[in-house]
Amino acid sequence: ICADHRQPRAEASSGHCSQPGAELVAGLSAREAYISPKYFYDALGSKLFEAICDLPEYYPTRTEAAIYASHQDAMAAAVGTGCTLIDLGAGNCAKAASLFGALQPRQYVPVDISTDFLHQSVQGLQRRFPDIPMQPLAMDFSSTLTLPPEVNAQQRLFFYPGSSLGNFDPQQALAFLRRVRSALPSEEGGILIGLDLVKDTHVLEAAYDDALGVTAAFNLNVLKHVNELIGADFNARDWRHVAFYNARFQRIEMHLEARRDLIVRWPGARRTFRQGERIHTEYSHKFSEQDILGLLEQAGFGGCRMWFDARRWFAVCYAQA
Ligand code: AVJ
Repeated sequence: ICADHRQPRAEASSGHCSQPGAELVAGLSAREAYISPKYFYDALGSKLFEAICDLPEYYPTRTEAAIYASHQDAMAAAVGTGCTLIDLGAGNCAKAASLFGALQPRQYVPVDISTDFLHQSVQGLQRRFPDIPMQPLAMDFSSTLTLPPEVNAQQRLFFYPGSSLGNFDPQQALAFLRRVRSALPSEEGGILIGLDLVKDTHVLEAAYDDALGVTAAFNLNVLKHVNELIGADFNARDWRHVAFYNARFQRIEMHLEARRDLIVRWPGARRTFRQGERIHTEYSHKFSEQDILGLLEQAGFGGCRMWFDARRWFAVCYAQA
């Protein structure tokens, strides 16, 4: 272990390190090694996530899409038309685009850490919707939500779909929602958030450990990205994808497990991993309706409205500032 970069997990992953290098090295040097899930999303990682969304086992994306399809008019009635639509973790922008017709946003602001992927997505989208002004922002919004002056301040709707909030632990999730709340002037605008609900363990585990191994590839790809970012020498062949549901904490956990004893080097340090030792790469928390209402209320939002799919596997919630 390289001792001089040790840092408690909560602090490191809540984004106090502005340099990816420092944050990654802190995580790799921690007694229980971890890599923040935001590092999944290099160009290939974003494509692998798109492929995950097409898997039969990965129900969240198509379930959430079905909720938008059936309830877009009710959502538009709650939100009002002409909002400034700020899409956090926009990716391919497909979910927001499915709401353009109903919401008629005055400006669309897709925000994503995956710069090239974001710009490609927006290019295609702008051609489909030439009348909607678009202002893509390539940034890591997990630590700060400061928006440039190009982003219209009126009637902001923060759109946070895909249960991405579940990647934070509950304390970080609350802090994040409070930051969203602070980015809204009082009594104006709100948040439209999609969250995955607690359900049968087998359904959950299959969604994160699919038969084709696409999720395994998505998880292992983070090692390639880390190699690029800090010059480490991870070999993906030495690691195994591990995913399971931890009922006590209501979360899927993803890890990478060393297949043998090995040493990983990066400039200035190295670390040994024992066979079976794991690097934690992602939590995906699952929520109850009460969890969602409690979180939004504690973050300072009110007037929550929720929509579900027929099986109640997923929830979309609108809450006002
Ligand atoms: C996009 C973060 C919500 O947690 O379900 C998919 C990412 N990880 N399969 C999720 C993911 C493994 C996804 N989020």
